[in-house]
Amino acid sequence: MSRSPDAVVAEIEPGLSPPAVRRRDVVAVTGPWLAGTTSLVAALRDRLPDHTFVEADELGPGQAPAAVVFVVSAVAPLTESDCALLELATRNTDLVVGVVSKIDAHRNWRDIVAADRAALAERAPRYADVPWVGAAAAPGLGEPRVDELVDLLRQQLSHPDLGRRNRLRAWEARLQAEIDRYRADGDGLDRQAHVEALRTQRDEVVRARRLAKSEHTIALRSQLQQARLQLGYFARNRCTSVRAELAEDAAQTGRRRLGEFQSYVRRRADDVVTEVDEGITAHLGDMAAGLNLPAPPPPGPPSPPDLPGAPLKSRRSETQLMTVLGAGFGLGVALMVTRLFAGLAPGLTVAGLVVGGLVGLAVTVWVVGIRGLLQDRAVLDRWVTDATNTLRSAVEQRVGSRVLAAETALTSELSAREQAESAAAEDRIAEINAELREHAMQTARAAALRDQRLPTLQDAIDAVRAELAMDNRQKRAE
Ligand SMILES: Nc1nc2c(ncn2[C@@H]2O[C@H](COP(=O)(O)OP(=O)(O)OP(=O)(O)O)[C@@H](O)[C@H]2O)c(=O)[nH]1
Ligand SMILES: [Mg+2]
Repeated sequence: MSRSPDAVVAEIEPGLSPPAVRRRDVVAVTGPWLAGTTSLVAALRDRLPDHTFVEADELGPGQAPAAVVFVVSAVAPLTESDCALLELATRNTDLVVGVVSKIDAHRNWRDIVAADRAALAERAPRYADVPWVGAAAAPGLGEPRVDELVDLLRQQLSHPDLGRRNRLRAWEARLQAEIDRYRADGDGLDRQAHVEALRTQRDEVVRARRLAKSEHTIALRSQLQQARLQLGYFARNRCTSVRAELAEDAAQTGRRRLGEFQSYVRRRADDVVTEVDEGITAHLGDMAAGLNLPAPPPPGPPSPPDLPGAPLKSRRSETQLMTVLGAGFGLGVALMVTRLFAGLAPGLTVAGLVVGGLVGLAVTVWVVGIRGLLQDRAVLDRWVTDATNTLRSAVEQRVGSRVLAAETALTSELSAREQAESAAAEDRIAEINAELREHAMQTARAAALRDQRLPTLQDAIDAVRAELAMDNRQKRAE
């Protein structure tokens, strides 16, 4: 009397739960696409009404049939994927019958049977004993040819040991799955992808940090250089346009409005200084925002430029010279007018003298006046030039000092931020390292468990296989 399969395993490893398989008293017919499964099921149902035939997809998950009929067409030998399908279908069932279908349409079907038998025997020792038959369940002409298969099935399904062998097969599958699981856990195979991803992530953090650091520094430096250039250009431009505007005003100013003009020039210079300063603040603010840094702190208000006074006070010797020249010119005019009168009307000599004198005097006064005015304007123009030059160096200096201050402020801000970012990156790296250590530890633990459990499981599966081999030997002998 042979032991029950459960007892065989329990003797070696009593702690194992039995295979989670629900046996159904049906014959599953399966095969690759278009092999002729449906036709064969119909024919078998017709010929063997005592048995239940189902197609593989009619079985629920966790259900196993009492026998598997594996159908392949005689059109070509078994392929790799056919074998995989067969393995899946017969995992928990010992009784397998191979059928080469459509033998009515393929004369060389016996060669295919031989080839299929050889291919399957090569795949695993258990398949060496699989019986193969030919069948034509739905021939193009004539009756179905399934007699050989029907006889084979009738004989095999009535074998008293069938249930026991199927149970042993289910135990083998259960033990093999358990062994595979311990092996995979111990090798850390399912962790490998995760560990690999973590390593990549760590490298990425380091690389990104290094890159960001140099990028930020380069960006700040080039932006500051640009600011220096653009703001310098802006300041000079403002000075040039205010110089043109003031020069035009100077050309229309008389001596009496001189004081007024000077204070006007000072006011305009103050405006330009304020305007340039506001321009600098805006530009530096935008620049800082572009670099994700806070705007540099605003400095004190700009001091008004120290413009020189207009040098219009002393020009006595020039005035004297002009008076003498003007008087000479006036005298000449007076003489000419007197002569003219004397020539036109000799009786009017006295009147001519008076008129000549008056005209000469008027001309003298006008010449001296106009000369003075022109002189003043020339001086004023030069002064405007001097003043705008002073203004220009003042605003350029302002640009220089403010950009320098911004450089100091932003550089220290940037290095503070760099430090914070480096600290965050280090934290992340430490986290990843801890996770990697944890994985390594768990893999080591799983390996230890595998080494501890595997021998017993291997013994159990060997015992199950020995029982199966014994049963099959007996069956062949009968
Ligand atoms: N000549 C010949 N043709 C057959 C035979 N059995 C099935 N066929 C033909 O093969 C084709 C597939 O038959 P099915 O029984 O539907 O095969 P199946 O494996 O169930 O097909 P799928 O479910 O679609 O994968 C049909 O055109 C059938 O007429 C046979 O014994 N001889
Ligand atoms: Mg079908």
